[in-house]
Amino acid sequence: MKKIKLEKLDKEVRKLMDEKRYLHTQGVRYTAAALAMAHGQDMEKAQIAGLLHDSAKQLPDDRKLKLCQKYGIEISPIERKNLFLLHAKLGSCLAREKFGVDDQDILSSIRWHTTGRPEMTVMEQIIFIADYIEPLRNKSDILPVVRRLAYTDLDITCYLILKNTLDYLGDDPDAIDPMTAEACRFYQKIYEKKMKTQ
Ligand code: DGI
Ligand code: FE
Ligand code: FE
Repeated sequence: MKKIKLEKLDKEVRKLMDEKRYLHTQGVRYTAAALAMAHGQDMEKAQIAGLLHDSAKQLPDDRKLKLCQKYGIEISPIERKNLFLLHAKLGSCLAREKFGVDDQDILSSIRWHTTGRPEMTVMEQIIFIADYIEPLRNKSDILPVVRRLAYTDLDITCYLILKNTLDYLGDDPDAIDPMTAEACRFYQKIYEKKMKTQ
């Protein structure tokens, strides 16, 4: 992979977002690095993914749609109704096209950071979780539990986050991306297996 300088990337990413989103991005960068330390992953990759995960979040909707066309990204019916969901796919494209990232695990960690998916890689789980637990997050009542658990069990942490997200979204069929629901079912099975053997 081409050498990417973290501080240069940090400066460039900052230009794509407002102060609040940038502070969240910093939180994800360093939380992902800490989780990488705990789980034997590459800290540099975790920081690159953390820095870039929301790089497309604040593009105006018309830019999002144009970029989807440019990169041949398909838009599902749920994404059409919830355009913000596209920032994960688009962020991964920007990482590749604009920032020269060619590491598949970094790209897919950005791609799946919003919905998760079944069978996430360790790095995908780290970015998915770091996004939820970084220090500036304060809107979920499971934060104290998942902030501790993230350092010992990624699968159960993913399950609790997915379950909480689905509960929060309610049962509006127009709101739930099938991938979030699939991911939750997948990690629920792992959770139940682990509970039985404990
Ligand atoms: O971009 P961030 O705000 O840092 O975080 P994110 O990319 O995880 O997006 C956050 C929102 O995504 C959060 O409010 C939960 C929501 N989300 C996750 N899965 C789904 C979803 N929203 C919808 N509508 N449908 C989903 O399946
Ligand atoms: Fe995001
Ligand atoms: Fe985020």
